Amino acid sequence: MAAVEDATMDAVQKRLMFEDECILVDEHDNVVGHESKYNCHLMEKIESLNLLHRAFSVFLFNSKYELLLQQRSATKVTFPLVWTNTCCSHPLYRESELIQENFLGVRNAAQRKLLDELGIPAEDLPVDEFTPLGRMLYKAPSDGKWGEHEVDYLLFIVRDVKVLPNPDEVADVKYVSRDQLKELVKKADAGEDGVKLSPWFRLVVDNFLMKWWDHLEKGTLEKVVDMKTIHKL
Ligand code: DMA
Ligand code: MN
Repeated sequence: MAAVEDATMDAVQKRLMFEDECILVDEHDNVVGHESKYNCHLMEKIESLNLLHRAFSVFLFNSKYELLLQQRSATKVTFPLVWTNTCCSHPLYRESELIQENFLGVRNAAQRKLLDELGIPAEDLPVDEFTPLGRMLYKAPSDGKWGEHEVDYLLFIVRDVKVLPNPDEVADVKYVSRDQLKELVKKADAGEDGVKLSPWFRLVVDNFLMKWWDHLEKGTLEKVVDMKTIHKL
């Protein structure tokens, strides 16, 4: 797919590219500054200035332990139309989302974006219900011009929720069981039905997800929490 140029960028996504101020971190996840979402996702800036920013990925399960996936909207600047975990974004450079204690800043950001992207009211997602499981550092080009270079906080939450997707962000949603996810991964690998998965979701699937899912169902999730290591993938 050709790189999205400023002149043809979707108006909503363009506004967020300049309004959202991401948190810059070093590879140990120490805050070192802030930068526009726009600059943080330009591959040329990532490479020349070694920009690395903080992000989060939410994995929301229903009470049957099915995972909610989203397909990103066609208007997203990075990774349009790929299937990915429930909700991803960035804690912003603002007081409420910089709180380090108990990862509260990241939890607040997750609550904000689950409302924005999927219409789930904040009161249905108490911040204490998110379980941060780990952090991974990765770099992934989207189309050459745009890409990601993030320390990504991986959060699990189990809630039965009503979902009302925001079409500016989300093209489609579906719940999957573990077997259904394995089928989806197979399809993506075979390039079947045009199914594509986001690179960060694929990294989580390949490195952590199945084991964590198992512990979630057995009620032993706390055994796999590791918020000390930053996995370089
Ligand atoms: C960015 O997600 C975060 C990860 C983990 C890739 P995104 O591109 O969906 O962010 P936003 O919703 O803010 O555009
Ligand atoms: Mn990012």
